[in-house]
Amino acid sequence: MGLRTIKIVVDSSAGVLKGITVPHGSAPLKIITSQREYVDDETLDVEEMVNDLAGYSGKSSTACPSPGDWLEAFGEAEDVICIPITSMLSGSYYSACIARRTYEEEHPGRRVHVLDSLSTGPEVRLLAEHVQEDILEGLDFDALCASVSQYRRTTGLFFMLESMKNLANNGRVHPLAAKAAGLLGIRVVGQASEGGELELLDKCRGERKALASILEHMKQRGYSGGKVRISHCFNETAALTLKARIQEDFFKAPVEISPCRGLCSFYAERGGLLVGFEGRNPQNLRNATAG
Ligand code: X90
Repeated sequence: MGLRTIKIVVDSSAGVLKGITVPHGSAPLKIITSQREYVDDETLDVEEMVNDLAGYSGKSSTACPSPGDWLEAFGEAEDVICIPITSMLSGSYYSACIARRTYEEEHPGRRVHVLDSLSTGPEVRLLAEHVQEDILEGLDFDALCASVSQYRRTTGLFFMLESMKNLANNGRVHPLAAKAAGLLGIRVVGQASEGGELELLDKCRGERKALASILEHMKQRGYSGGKVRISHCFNETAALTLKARIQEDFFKAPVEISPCRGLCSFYAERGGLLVGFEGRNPQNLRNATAG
């Protein structure tokens, strides 16, 4: 038997998998208003969507990929490592698990590992990059699965939001918590919790303070110059400022910036920032090492 083809598959909440050269795929989520449905694939004009939504006051919601969408993204690969958005906020993980059953039943011998990312966006990209490094080192399927689970314990996701309207309207945060973010000049800083939930940490007056807060939290989690991946929703300035602040403290830290695609743009809203990073400490140790 020759080498098995192995594919890394995420959903569109991860954004674009820049720098992934091994076979990979993405299953689209959807953004839905009473007038239109936006499919979050590479053809989506994100700026047009964000502008449309800004001038739209009706109901809007999102939908995770169907099992069929996942099957399409799996394609013909023999082995698939599939990393959806946290199962605490979306049905994407469950949908991927259904697709996995079908895939393995219809094609005996094929294998799919579905890993709950407990996160989204740039942290999922870090996980995908880690899988790629392991593939290139020749790890077999079981070792790949174990390795990415270990790695996930050391990575984290912080975010900064100007508005949590869409999160609140879709039941992803409590409306009272969302109110603070709506106040003029206030930026909310939060994280993907250990259990994959959205957790609010700080309310900051102004972006500078919010970015400083994110860097401080990263250090508490053992960040010491490892990889950082930033996604922003039309706020490249904040992304560049954070990158510069990180590199002041950690010379030449590998920080990459990219725009949010549709799903994260919908929820993070204009001005929002998501930061995936390599820490050192698993999150459950962060208090033990903080002071
Ligand atoms: O299934 C669906 O319809 C998708 C629902 C996704 C809901 C939340 C997406 C959040 C994206 C906002 C800040 C990051 C929060 C991360 C917490 C784990 C971006």
